[in-house]
Amino acid sequence: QRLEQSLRRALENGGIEVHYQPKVRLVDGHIVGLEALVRWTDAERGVVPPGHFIPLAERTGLIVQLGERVLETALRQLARLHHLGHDDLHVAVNLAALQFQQPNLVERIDGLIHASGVPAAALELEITETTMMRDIDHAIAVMTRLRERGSHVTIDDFGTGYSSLEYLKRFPIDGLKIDQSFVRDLASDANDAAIVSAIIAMARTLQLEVVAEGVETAAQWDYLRRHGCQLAQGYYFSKPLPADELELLLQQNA
Ligand code: G
Ligand code: G
Ligand code: MN
Ligand code: NA
Repeated sequence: QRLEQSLRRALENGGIEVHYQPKVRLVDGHIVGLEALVRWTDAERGVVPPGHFIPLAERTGLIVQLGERVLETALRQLARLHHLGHDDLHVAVNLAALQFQQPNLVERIDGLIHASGVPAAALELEITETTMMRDIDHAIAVMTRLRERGSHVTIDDFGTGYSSLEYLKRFPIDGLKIDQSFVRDLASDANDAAIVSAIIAMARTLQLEVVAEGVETAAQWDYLRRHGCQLAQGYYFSKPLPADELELLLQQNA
């Protein structure tokens, strides 16, 4: 209804932006990548939280158009960052279930990569376990094609969906992101600490890259580093930033 109309309008007339959260190497604090996160500021409502409009976009199918906008914007802004000399940087974009079901998804991504001029290897796609499990054979086929082009595929929110070790082995993935719900109480909850260190150990055995999400404290950072986690995202290092603020941070980080 109303919110849907406003979102449609924003997609046509502006108000949709992309922010970027650094993905950081735990050993030395070097920024290796970014996660693209969509932001919407409506003329009347002000900032609408993604938790409100992403589910709406998924229900109404607008997520396909929105997701494509995010991909296009993220690749274009990454091209600029590469041009400024940050040429090792990659960008990760979230793929919603409905996007994943588009029969021409891979071709559309090819087109956007080509238009942006960045190499396919600089793009990473984040997919949740729930999305992958909807149609396992289709998921494996799409992920395989994305990886053939050199793009990386990672499991997002790992641990919150249906994840058997069997599937971890079968899915053609490059890495996984430990869901922030496990990271939050790392320092105070022995069970969460054990789960996180087990996920890290398992991922390393399978030669998958591990990212811890939602890292907010030095204690979490230290625990993760000591247990062999390679990468982290979270407010402790940086919140998601608009492109211009990110550029400044990258200059300082170089
Ligand atoms: O920043 P955060 O509040 O940014 O995002 C809230 C939720 O919205 C997260 O689950 C995140 O994965 C999701 N989200 C943010 N940006 C996108 C996007 O571009 N596409 C999809 N499918 N989900 C997104
Ligand atoms: O679901 P997904 O993992 O794609 O989205 C990441 C979400 O986590 C976004 O909403 C982002 O803004 C949020 N986020 C990033 N870092 C932190 C953090 O350190 N703490 C919390 N609480 N949320 C975070
Ligand atoms: Mn994500
Ligand atoms: Na996540």
